[in-house]
Amino acid sequence: MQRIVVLAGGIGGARFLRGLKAAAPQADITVIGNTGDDIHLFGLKVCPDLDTVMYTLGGGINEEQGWGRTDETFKVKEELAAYGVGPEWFGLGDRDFATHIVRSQMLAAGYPLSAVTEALCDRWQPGVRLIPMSDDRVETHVAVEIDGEQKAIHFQEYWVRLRASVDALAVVPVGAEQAKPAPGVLEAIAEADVVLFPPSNPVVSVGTILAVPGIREAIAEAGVPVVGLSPIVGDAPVRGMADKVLAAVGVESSAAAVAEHYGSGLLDGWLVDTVDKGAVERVEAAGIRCRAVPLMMTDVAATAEMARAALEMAEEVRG
Ligand code: FO1
Repeated sequence: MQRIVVLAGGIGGARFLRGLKAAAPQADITVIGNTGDDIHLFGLKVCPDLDTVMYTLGGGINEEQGWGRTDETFKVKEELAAYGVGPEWFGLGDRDFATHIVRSQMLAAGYPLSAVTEALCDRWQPGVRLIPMSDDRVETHVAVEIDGEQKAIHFQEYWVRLRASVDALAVVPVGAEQAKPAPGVLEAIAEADVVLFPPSNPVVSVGTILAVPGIREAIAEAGVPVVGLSPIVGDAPVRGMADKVLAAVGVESSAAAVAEHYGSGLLDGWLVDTVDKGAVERVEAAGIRCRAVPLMMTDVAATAEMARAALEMAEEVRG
């Protein structure tokens, strides 16, 4: 039984996991989920990246959005707006609200986020073990300058309300330094046969998970192959606005630059899309094995091929 650990963010990570499950149906997959996107709204704790993985693998995701539930209605959202209670820019549906209510009441009863996530996954049966990176509160904030005034805003406000339309001057996972890996995270990494970095946002998703003290070190010291798949294809993010946050950390929006950003101390292998085959030499020069394969997750079969290529590369570099 191959044990695979995947550091996942939201949409890209969740879609990759669907292909990984198809490529390695017998594998024992543990997902370490990003919680830096979490936001507290209307007295509830919303965990977008955990929910996207849970809903996508559990069959409840709104497929074209990649977040939120299918067959959604927005009665509660309308009523909140009628009371003048904001924010209105974050689209929480009625079905989705139930997840946040259950999560919030369990947290209020004293259960840690990891136990809450396990309980929620009991319903959804995602077919992987989903563990938040930490039970401690970490929330990514983005420093921006608006009308000449510098301020830090919540990542969701930057991402959803502003659509990343202004430059991110800095991206700060608030609370990361004090956060501890959630129970099971370090154990899963230590017992893993392979660790995968899916095409999630390298700054606000995988980067945030690596910012929790102990996680980066555990992966680097685990002595098992670590293979990543580039979220940047042809110098642009496949989806989302990763280029905006990459710029904030001084990383150019290219497949090679992201591999160098993770570094050979962490990455053993890196898959780039065929359009970026010219990047292979530069990545290999950085001490990271590199191959160019199709990386567009157009359907589960295509994604399964990517996952297979990543697992094959892991065996090539194992040594
Ligand atoms: N993304 C949007 O672009 N617009 C929204 O209104 C929105 C609402 C939302 C509600 C719940 C949830 O779990 C995710 C939601 N997202 C929305 C996506 C979210 O901003 C991203 O999935 C992650 O934070 C980035 O990976």
